[in-house]
Amino acid sequence: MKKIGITCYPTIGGSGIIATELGKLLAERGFEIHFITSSLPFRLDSIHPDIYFHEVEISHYPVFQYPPYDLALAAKMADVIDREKIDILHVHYAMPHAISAILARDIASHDVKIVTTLHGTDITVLGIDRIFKRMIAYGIEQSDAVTAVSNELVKQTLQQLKVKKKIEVIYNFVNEKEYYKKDKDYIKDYYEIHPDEKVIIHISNFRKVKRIQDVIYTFEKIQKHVKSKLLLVGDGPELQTAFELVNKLALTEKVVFLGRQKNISDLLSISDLKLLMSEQESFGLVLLEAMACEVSTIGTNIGGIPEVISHGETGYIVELGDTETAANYAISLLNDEKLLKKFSAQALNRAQTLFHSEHIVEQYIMLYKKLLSDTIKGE
Ligand code: GMT
Repeated sequence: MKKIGITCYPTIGGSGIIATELGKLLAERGFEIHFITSSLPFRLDSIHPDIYFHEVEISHYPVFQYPPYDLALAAKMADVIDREKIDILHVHYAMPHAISAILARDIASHDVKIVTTLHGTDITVLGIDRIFKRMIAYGIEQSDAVTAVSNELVKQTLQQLKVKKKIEVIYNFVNEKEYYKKDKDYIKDYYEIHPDEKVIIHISNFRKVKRIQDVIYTFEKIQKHVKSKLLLVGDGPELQTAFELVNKLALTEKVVFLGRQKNISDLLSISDLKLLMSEQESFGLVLLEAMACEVSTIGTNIGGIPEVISHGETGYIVELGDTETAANYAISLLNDEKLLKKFSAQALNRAQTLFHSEHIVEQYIMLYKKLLSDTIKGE
C-alpha cells in the first residue's frame, strides 16, 4: 500500500478543503494517508482506518520572537517520512509548505517525492512579494512535481516567477456526496424568503479581493426588476463595509447576513444564482460547489473563473467591476424560468464531467504513479 503524506492549512479555505477531500478519496482508493498539519483539518470529520493525523507542535520558547511554524513542520515531516516510510509528500499551498517539505526531504533518510499544488494567493500575492518571490520559485523548482488548479494560475506562475518547471493543471473538485441539490425549501422560512422570491447568494471570506461592494451593487440593480433576496455567507475584514453599504442603499430588508456557516450545500440548495465578483481568483471553488448544487453562477473575467463558468451555458462572465452587465445578465436569467432551469442543468453537467472528483483524483494518482515509477527506473 502506497503511503501519502498531506500538508495543508487545516482551517477554513479552499486549499485545505481540496487537500482533505483528496486524502479521504485516496484512502478509499487504497492509499494510506498521513495528514501532517498544525491542527486537525476541519473537513476530516469521519474515521477511516487508513487515515492518520500527525500534529505539528510549535515551541513557544521565550527566545523566539515568532513561533517557527515552518521549521516545526519540516521537523515533523522528516519524522513522519522516516517512521511511516512515506512515498509521496503532497503539499498544498507553496508558502511555506513546499519549502518545509524540501527541508524535510533533505533531513529524512527515507526516499520521498514531493508534490506541490499551487492554489492561488501563494503565487498571485506572495509570489510577487519581493521578500518571498525567490523562495517560492525555489520551492517550485525543487519539488518533484508541481500542479496548479487552473491554466491561468500556471500562466501567472511562469510569468511572475520565471520558473522552468513543468506545471500540470489539475482542476479542483467537490465531494459530490455532500454537494448536491437537496430539498431544503423550509430554510427559506428561516430567512423570511417568500416562495416567489429568487435567492442570490455570495459566499466568501470577505476579504478585499472578493469585492463585496460589487456583489451588493449588482444585487441593488437586480432587486429593482426581480423579487429577490441576497444571502451573504461568511465573515472577514470587509463585513463591516458590507453592512454599511447595505444600510446606505436601504437594502436591509432584502439582504441577509448569515456569517460563517457549515452547511453550505443546504444554502446553495435554496439558491437560484451565485455571484462571485472577485479581482483575484485562481479557481473559485465556491463556484463549483454552486454548480454541483445546480446553481447558475456569474463571475468576473479574472484568473481561473472563466475556466469554471462556461459563459452563456452554465452562467455568465463579466469584466471586473461591471455590475451593470452582471445585473442585466442576472435579470434576464432570473426572469426566464426555462432558461434558468437549462443553465442549472448545464451547470450540474459541467460539475459532474470536467470536475468530477473521480476524474480529478485519478489525475493525482497518475501523477503519483509516474513519480514512483521514475524512482524505480532510476534505482
Ligand atoms: O483566497 C485565498 O488565499 C485562500 C485560498 C485557499 O487556500 O483557499 O484560495 C485559493 O485556493 C482555492 C482552492 O484552490 C481557490 O478556489 C481560490 O480561488 C484561491 N483564491 C484566490 O486565488 C484568491
